[in-house]
Amino acid sequence: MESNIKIVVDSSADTLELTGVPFACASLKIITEGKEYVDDARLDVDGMAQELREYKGRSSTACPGVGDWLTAFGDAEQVVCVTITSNLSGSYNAACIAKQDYEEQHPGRQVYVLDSLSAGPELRLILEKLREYVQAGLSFEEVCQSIQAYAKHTGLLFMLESMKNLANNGRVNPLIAKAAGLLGIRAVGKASDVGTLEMLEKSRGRDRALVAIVENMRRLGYSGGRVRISHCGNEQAANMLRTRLFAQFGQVPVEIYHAGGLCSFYAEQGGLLVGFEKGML
Ligand code: X90
Repeated sequence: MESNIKIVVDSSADTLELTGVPFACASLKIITEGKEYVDDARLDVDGMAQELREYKGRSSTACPGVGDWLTAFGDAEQVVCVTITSNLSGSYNAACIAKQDYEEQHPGRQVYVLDSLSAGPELRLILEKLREYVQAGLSFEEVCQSIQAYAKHTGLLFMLESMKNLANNGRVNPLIAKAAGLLGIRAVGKASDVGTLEMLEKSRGRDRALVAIVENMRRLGYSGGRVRISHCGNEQAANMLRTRLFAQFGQVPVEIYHAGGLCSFYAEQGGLLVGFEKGML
């Protein structure tokens, strides 16, 4: 039976399509003084990164507005919507207002909005699990409850070579960001329990940073579940991380892909984002 439940997400999830279920993605935007990049399937992410490296002016981002979320909901009877952390973006807020409007305009329809408290590949894990629940035929209430519980068993770690865009846009303390600007230093951190950036280490060199990521995954409760790695022009580091994971945990399920526009803007050239499952599942 075709499900009535639609899965909707913002483009911070680096996931422009999700096959097998009704799905839509609401785009964030990357904005410079002369140009606006819409983070959708038409965006040339590498081209944007190149232009931004040459660009010296101010740049910022914008989350989907209420209208964008309403468009993404479409005419679905039931919607489960996942957003980037509400502590760094207005996306969750806009989605909550859209939910109210939608349910008022269409009595009987239901929207559930989940604040991922994260970004990038942790959202990918949540989306894939949502698809499993929907395809298994769970009711709307069951899907909402189950995904809330699942999201407590996912985590996000990152390795960043630069935190300039995060600092310039007030998403991280400039003093903390400074370390990652230094030659050879990689900032390793995690999405905190309240959905902010939390620094764990300043590693000298890529290899030490990768060791730190694997150690911290284990410390946080990773024991062989699914891993999703998105990278910003750094497939080599992503592959090396996978090799280290295989060496320590066996042939665990790892998928590697290029980050979309929003995550590429903030994680910057060389950045890696690692979503993983942790604890009892
Ligand atoms: O509303 C907007 O304009 C979007 C703002 C997004 C700000 C942060 C994006 C972070 C992307 C960087 C490293 C991982 C951070 C995890 C934090 C919970 C990725």
